[in-house]
Amino acid sequence: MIEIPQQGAAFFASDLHLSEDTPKTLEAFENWLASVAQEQTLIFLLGDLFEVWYGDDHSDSTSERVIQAVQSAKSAGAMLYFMHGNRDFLLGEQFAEAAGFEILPDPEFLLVNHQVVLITHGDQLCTDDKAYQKFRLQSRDEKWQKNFLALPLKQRIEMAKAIRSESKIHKANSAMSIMDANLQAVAESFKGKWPDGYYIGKSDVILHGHTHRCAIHHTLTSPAPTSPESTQGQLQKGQRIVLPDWDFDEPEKNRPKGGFLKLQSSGEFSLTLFN
Ligand code: LP5
Ligand code: MN
Repeated sequence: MIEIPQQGAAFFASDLHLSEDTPKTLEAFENWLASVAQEQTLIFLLGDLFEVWYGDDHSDSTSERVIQAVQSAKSAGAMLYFMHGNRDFLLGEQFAEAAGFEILPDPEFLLVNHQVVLITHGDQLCTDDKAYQKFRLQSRDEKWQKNFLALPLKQRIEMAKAIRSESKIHKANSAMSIMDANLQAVAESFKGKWPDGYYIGKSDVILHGHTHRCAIHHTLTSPAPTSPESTQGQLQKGQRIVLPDWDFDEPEKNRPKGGFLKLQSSGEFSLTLFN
């Protein structure tokens, strides 16, 4: 279990979806990292840092700048952690080493002021999305990934494009509700039963991204506010904190362009949203 240094803080962001088409979001990410990185600071990137990841043998100016930004944050004294998302699950040790972050399993746990905080990308909690869970199971298989990564890069890019198109069609034809976390799955996860059936231990707070529905749910069924607001408070048992996605390039009206959660070892947190 990871602990936040007594005098330090942990910062969490997810779903930046960085690519060559998101120069403003990349710049915002670089600025944010530089502004929070210092001694005793833990920085968690909880998945979908990149729009798509084809394999560590592919690089572009975006991935190079991410390496630079992460290295600078490390030089400033911060520790950086990365968790896979459903877009960048193929990001491997080669890139992690070049950047200087540690790849975490999903889920991972933090001990904060005697409370257990489960951190996850969040896609596994969307159990109503059967088509996605089927795809996830297949594409997280080690052998399947090895075979895919052995294909020529050009072919991988084509296949990824085809999957992205399929995904857009799937989303257009699916009810919004199936693409959110299933509340039963959330309740079971608090009790220690992960959606894959394994016992992972109980937790007090769940923190995730992926759904792009930023909110702090104080109880299992408390609805998300229609427009999320920056806020602060003290971690409480049963809370589910959902991180915002980032988009400074084509921001949607009346939605934050991004944001992050800051968590102190005392359990005090603040959610900052960029408008
Ligand atoms: O990402 P988003 O927001 O659009 O939707 C997600 C779910 N979709 C995905 C897929 C990703 O978008 C694409 C990942 C690309 C990775 C590239 C490298 C790996 C390549 C592997 C090569 C074989 O995660 C979407 C959810 C949504 O979140 C909300 O939670 O609904 O899930 C789906 O769309 C499920 C689909 O059924 C998945 C489609 C798989 C199609 C497979 C066959 C297509 C043709 C294959 C050609 C080789
Ligand atoms: Mn995601």
